[in-house]
Amino acid sequence: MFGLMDVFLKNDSVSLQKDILDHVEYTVARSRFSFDDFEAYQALSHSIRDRLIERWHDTHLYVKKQDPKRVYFLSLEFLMGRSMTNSVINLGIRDQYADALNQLGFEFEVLAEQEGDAALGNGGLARLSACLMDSLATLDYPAWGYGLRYQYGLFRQIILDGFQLEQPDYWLNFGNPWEIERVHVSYSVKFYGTVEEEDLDGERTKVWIPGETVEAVAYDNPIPGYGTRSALNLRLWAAKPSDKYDMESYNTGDYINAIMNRQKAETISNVLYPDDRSYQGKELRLKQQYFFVSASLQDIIRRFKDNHQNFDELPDKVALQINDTHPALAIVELMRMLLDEEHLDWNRAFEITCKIFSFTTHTVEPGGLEKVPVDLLGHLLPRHLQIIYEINYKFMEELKKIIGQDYDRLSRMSIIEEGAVKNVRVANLSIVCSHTVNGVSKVHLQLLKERVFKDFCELWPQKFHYKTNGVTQRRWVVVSNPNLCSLISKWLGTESWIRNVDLLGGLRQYATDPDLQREWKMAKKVNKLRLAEYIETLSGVKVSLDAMFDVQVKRIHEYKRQLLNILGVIHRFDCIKNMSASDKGKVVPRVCIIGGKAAPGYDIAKKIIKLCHAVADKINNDADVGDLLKLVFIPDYNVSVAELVIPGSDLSQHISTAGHEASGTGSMKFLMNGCLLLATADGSTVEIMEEVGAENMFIFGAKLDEIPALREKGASLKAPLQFARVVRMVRDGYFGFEDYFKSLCDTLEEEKDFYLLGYDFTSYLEAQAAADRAFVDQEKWTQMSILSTAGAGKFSSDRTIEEYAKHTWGIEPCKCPF
Ligand code: 26V
Repeated sequence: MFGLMDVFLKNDSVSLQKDILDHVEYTVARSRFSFDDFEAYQALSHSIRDRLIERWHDTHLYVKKQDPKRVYFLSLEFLMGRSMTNSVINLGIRDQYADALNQLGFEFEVLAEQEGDAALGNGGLARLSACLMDSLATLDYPAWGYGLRYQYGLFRQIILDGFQLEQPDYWLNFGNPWEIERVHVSYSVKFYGTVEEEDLDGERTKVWIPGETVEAVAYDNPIPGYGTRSALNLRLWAAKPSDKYDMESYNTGDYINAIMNRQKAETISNVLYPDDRSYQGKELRLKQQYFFVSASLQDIIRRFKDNHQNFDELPDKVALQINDTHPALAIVELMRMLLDEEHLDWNRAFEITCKIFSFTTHTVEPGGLEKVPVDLLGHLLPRHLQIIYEINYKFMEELKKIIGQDYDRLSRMSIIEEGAVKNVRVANLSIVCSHTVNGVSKVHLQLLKERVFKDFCELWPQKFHYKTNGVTQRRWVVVSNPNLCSLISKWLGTESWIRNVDLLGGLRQYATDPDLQREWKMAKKVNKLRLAEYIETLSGVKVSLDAMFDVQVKRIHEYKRQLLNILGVIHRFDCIKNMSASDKGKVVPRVCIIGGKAAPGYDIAKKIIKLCHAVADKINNDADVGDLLKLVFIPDYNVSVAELVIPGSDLSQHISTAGHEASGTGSMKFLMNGCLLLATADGSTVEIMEEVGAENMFIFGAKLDEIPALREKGASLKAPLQFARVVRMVRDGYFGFEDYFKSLCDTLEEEKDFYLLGYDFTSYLEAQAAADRAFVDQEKWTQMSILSTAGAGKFSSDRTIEEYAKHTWGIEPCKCPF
């Protein structure tokens, strides 16, 4: 007889060794006596995957039996990064694997470097999805993630002569051991065609006759929780040609063309759109959205129907979370299924739908909200357009009863935007049909109320809330900063903070302890060394470990003001050049590090990258400056690069013009790693100030409530002389490429300086000077650094998830007992 424990895979290092070797031989098909690092990585990852699958099954069976209310997290983007180290840490078997590999002559860290990033997303929104999945799993919530399995993830950034070039990220080239292909879990997704009416038991019913059908095949990605047996599923859909409906094309005899047409189906999940700013009403993008939403809903409703017949129970069993407006067609698709397939009447279908959906917006600009041309939507999804019109008609009728004949307001709130091109306002649709709308930070909710969704907030004040974003301490400290991780556990006397991050507050009492300070500084030094080596390999620039590592890494956007940072660097350079030798002795040496991708069509952002390189060329080769100032651009910034850069930073910059960053999550990762923040009071930094105290940060810049008046003043705002001087240096070609930088400099002209770089420049330099002064006093700096980590508790995605679970989704943990 087997005991229960005998059926589980064993995790001692001898069993793991055997397991790895078996995978070398039978999965990778190499000799167990001769295999290289990559083959070892493949075998190792399959061995880990076996253990993930085991937990995944247990969780799955248990949750199925319990049948609690589940949350389904729908997102078009997930920035997962690498899986290996995260998996073994969450499974609690990192050391055992490291031992097993050592016995086989390999090193865990070296093999971990073999893995490429899963970069199925653009930036903040996508990494947030990944952090939330980790927290959902760790906290044992019954949850599924749903998304798209893009063949090409976010483009790779290549820098050639300082210019960004984009290359495809064919991340599946070498296989992906972290996914399980489910050829039998597939659904047909329909497009185009016409809607006809039919009689069904004496009732008129709409029938959609599609013009194209594509299959969605499931790829499952297990998401292990930390310190629990729970493993959740992230189900990503890939498009495959449908077998069922194209017999006709084969029968016409045009075999080659029939095959070619089939291949076209796969383009739906081919490529991630790399722009995170503007919606261009592209048909393929809309197809992606509907494809993933339709497959997910078919899957979810099938699961519901396994145990339930009555759709009135749906809201007790299903919470659907839409991550920004991208998956909003799910609302319409659920309506369509309930009406046309389940034959519910309109009111009942609509009531059920509105009880199920919640919507989180990640946007601050009303102009950045998604719109879909009515013609495009009607062509691709004719039945859905009818339903949208019906929802809008009923909404407008209700609204008239409440607000009367205020046509301006009615037209602003309408789901349909009238004009030369008629559009569907996807955010309005999402608000009307969700029970809860969340912003992503406290100030973001304020902006929603005052600016973005003013009319709706006035109509339904109780619908609008915020859940401050968070990041997972598992990936952002335990995986990426093992030195700091052990230090924290040692001083807190427990590893419990990895699941209960509020315990980090316990570090406060030791902030001035000389022993902790010494160890803290040492951990930072080791991380800086690793980063310095990386920089040298990439750019050939040697940097001094005594310098302050000052980092700004994030997508390149005008509002994030990387340009302000570069102009600050030019100013510093200019000052050093004009200094006496004795004054130079007092300069705090700096290594300024910038990294991030520009959307391929975002011209100004690309010029910012080039400017960074042009300035770096000048500064880094200037003998007068030497080690006092270096500027480096880190190419191809992604999750795994972040894991290296963040722990090695002393100072990090989050310097968006107030009112433009909905939240920002990079700041939280730096904070946890004991980096000091130089920041504007924008997005989540406002809450970070509440937690760690403004005295432990370097805060500068115009405040949110000052911005409108400053913009109003426009041309009469005089930028300081220092600002004019550095802009002039760029304009006059001091760094070369005069013509190329002209349009960039033009954005800084007084009447055009929308992001207020000129206005904020003086206080920015003051904040930088304050950072210098603090760095000179290393004892004080280290204390501030410890207090930063100690104050980071609130910014764990565990807290974010608890809030969503309780206040938005109404779900309870469902913990597998073994
Ligand atoms: C927009 C578009 C438009 C064109 C198609 C592709 C695409 C992809 C994404 C987006 C929206 C990006 C929104 C976003 O990432 N917002 C960020 O969300 C973070 C998480 O809430 C937040 O911390 C950042 O402040 C916010 O900018």
